[in-house]
Parts: sequence; C-alpha cells; structure tokens
Amino acid sequence: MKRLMWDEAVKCPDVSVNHLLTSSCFITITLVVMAMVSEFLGQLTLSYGGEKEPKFPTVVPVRDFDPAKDAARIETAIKTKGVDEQTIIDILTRRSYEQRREIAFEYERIAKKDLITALKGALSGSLESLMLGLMKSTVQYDASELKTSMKGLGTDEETLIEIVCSRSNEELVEIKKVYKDMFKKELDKDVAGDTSGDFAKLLLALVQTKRDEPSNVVDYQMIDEDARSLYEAGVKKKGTDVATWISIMSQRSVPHLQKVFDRYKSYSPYDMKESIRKEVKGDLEKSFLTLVECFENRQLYFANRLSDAMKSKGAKEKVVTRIMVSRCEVDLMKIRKEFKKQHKRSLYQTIAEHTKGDYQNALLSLCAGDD
Ligand SMILES: [Ca+2]
Repeated sequence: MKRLMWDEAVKCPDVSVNHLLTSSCFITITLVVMAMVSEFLGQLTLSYGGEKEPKFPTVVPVRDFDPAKDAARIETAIKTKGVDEQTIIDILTRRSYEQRREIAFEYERIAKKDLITALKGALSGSLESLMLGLMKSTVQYDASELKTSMKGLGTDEETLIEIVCSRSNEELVEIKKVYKDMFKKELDKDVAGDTSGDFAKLLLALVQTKRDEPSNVVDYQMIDEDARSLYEAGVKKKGTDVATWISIMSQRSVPHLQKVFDRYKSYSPYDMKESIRKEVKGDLEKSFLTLVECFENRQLYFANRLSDAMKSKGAKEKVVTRIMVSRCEVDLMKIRKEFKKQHKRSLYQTIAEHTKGDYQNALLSLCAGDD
C-alpha cells in the first residue's frame, strides 16, 4: 500500500512536465513524506526506553465540558435543604482532576467562596474525605496522605507502607517534589523522624529513589548474583542481613527483580515471599511483602487490598477511599480486571455489597462499570 503511494507520487511530476504539481499530486507526496516521518519518529520513541507507564484510568475527562454550568449545579445542590449529595457525586466523580480544578475556579467566581470549604460544610464522614480527596491531584493526594500518616503522636504505618512501597520510582520522585511544595519539609526527613530501625532504613532507601531504569539488556550474571545474595543474606544464614535485602530491593529495576525472584527459587527452598515471612517480622515484614507483591503485579496488590479492606469487619473505609481516589486516574481499570480474575466477583459488585449510602454511590461512580 505504502509502496504504491510512493510510486504514484514519483510518477506525478512526469504527468505535469511544465506545470506546478497538481494539488492532488502534491497532497500525495506530502502524505507519503508524513507517513515516513511518523514511522521514523515511532521507531525513535520505541528505542528511547524509560517512557512513562501507560495509564488505565476509570475517570477520564468528560466531553462537552461546561465548568460554569457544573459550578452552578453544585452551588444549588449545596444550598438544597439536606444537601443534594447525588448531584455533587455525579459531577465531581465524572470529571478529570483538571476539569474539577476549573469547576472550583468557576465556583469561587459564582458563589464568592472556596469550593473545598463549601464541600466541608455540606458533606460529612467517608463521603466528605472521598470528595475532598478528588479535589487534589493524584500526586498531591499521595503527598497529603503521607503527611497525615505521620502527623501527631502515633504513626499510621499501614498507610505509610502502602504508599511508599507500592508507588513506582517515577511516582515517588513526583511525590517528593510536591510534598516539599505543600508542606515546606523534605519527605525523607519526616519519614526518618517518624520511624526507626530497619523499617526506617528500608523506607528511606525507597524514598531516596535510586532505582535503576529498566534496561533493554538482560544481565543474567547480575540476576544470578542478586538471587544468591538474597538467599545468603536471609534463609541461608542465622539471622538476616537486612541491609543486603534493602539495597537490592530498592536499587534494582522492576523487570530485573522479577527475574531475580524467579532465579531465587533455584537457591532457596522457599520463594521470596515465604522467605520474608520466615526472616523478618512486623512493619519490616509487611513492607518487604508489599514491595515484592507490587514488583510481581501492582494492580493485583491493590485489588487484594481493596478486597481485604471491604471484607474486614467495619469495612476499612479509609483504605478503600485511598485506593479508589489515588488510582482512579492511574490504573483502576486494570485493578478492576485483576479483582475479577482473582476474586471471581467484580469490584463493582463487592462495593455494592460491602458499603452503603452516598459513599457507596461515589465509589461505584469512580469504579465506573461492572465486569
Ligand atoms: Ca536467616
């Protein structure tokens, strides 16, 4: 097909010897050149490597977007006696973050007050935290969840582990930047101040974001050496050389580590996750397990965490909200697929079964479909 077009384009000038190229001939040549250029650029992108992870969102920009109309509808919903939560949910869970920002801007112009303050006054409980979460970008939301997990006296280790151990290197780099912008403090200093021992060392190593970029070349020798080092530092010896585990798991690329854990089985009688359970305990154990699960299949990790949180007594709404809000514009569509595959019920059905009221409606809307 392309060959034919090229032949035609080359033949064209013969037809119009003393004339300018006819417009159709000119267009043909232009198209051929454009096709060649785009093919060339395509190859460039392919061989460049290190490109951003593709996204699989459930929440995408709405077409025919009218921020002023949305803002006016929200203002009416807030002023309605008893608050019309459904309208607020329908609008804010079906717009992208950029669009929600435009709505907030228009809202302030129309209502002469800040949308976030207005939402705080109108909503409460889990629905309020979900909606306020949506008013932040994914990165701002992750940064503020981290901040909240370390605020005050105690530390919410569960949240800290979930975010630091599940985010990609690229995501962590962004989170660190935004964290500093928002709170005027370095994330690693806050983490160091709030944790201790090997647990602190592992989190700090991850926050330092020293992980290698995936490489096109598979280094079999290094895969073998890393697998043996992990075994010799743990299952093979009395006690555990945690520093070795930390350095390998915080610095190697994810595709490399996947091959390392596979190779690991030829040295150790237990796979990597069983070895972690045998060697370390508490928050350190949970952190290493989260890391390995995310290296293997990050979306499956989130799917399992959503399932556990919803099935636990008194549904852990904080965990459910955090995952739904932080992943809806990243990879929730893939999480839905993994959820259905693993649990034989869809995420949508599970939300419908384990949550209720306006909060449930908001979650179902973020989920954006049954599987
Ligand atoms: Ca050991």
